[in-house]
Amino acid sequence: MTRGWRSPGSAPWAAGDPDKRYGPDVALVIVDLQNDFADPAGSLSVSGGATIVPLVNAEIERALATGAAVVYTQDWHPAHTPHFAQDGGIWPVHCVQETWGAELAPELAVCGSIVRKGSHGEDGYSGFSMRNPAGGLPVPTELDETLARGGARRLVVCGLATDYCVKATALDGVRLGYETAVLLDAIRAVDLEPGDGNAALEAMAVAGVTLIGSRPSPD
Ligand code: VGL
Ligand code: ZN
Repeated sequence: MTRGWRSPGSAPWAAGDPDKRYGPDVALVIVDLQNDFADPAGSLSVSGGATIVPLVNAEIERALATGAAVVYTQDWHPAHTPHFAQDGGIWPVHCVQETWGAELAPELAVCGSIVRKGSHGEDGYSGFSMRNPAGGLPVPTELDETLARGGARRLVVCGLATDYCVKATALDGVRLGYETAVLLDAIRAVDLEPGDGNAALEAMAVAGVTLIGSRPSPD
């Protein structure tokens, strides 16, 4: 175990009673809970992805009850992007704009702003920034501005996938100065290589992300 696991991270307030972790300066950030990742028929289906939806809905209720904002990110790719294997990247075609695969999971309660990423072929995983496909330079999404407008200083992050967009979003959250927690029961990993999900948890913990709850079961 690394030191990170023992450290309380930047968001010790998020541990303990789940009904007490939200308030007006907290935002619940739900990452890419979309059909292509969550549905077993999705093109980049994450094992156990759909099972987190009821847990996420319960968090949404807790958040809204205290005046916390709820914000959703949505992978929103054009039909061709260097992100996809067919165009030189590594991923199967997924979350193409205006298709079923890009829609948020149907059982997910949608009660807040949606921030889309990748709309113009940008690559990248964080809800906060994308990489310009031409120059490779980072381009911010609207997430930071949306959170700031809502008065958030603290983040609770959940969704898909642990080893890509959840990790990148949580790491950027810490980097941008948000006290950031991740809900272990409400995330799942792609695990392209076995162990990727656990490595992502380590990286987040070391960076100061507070990991809350139990580790996801390998289902
Ligand atoms: C994601 C792979 C490709 C994610 C997005 O949401 O974690 N993973 N695009
Ligand atoms: Zn993607």
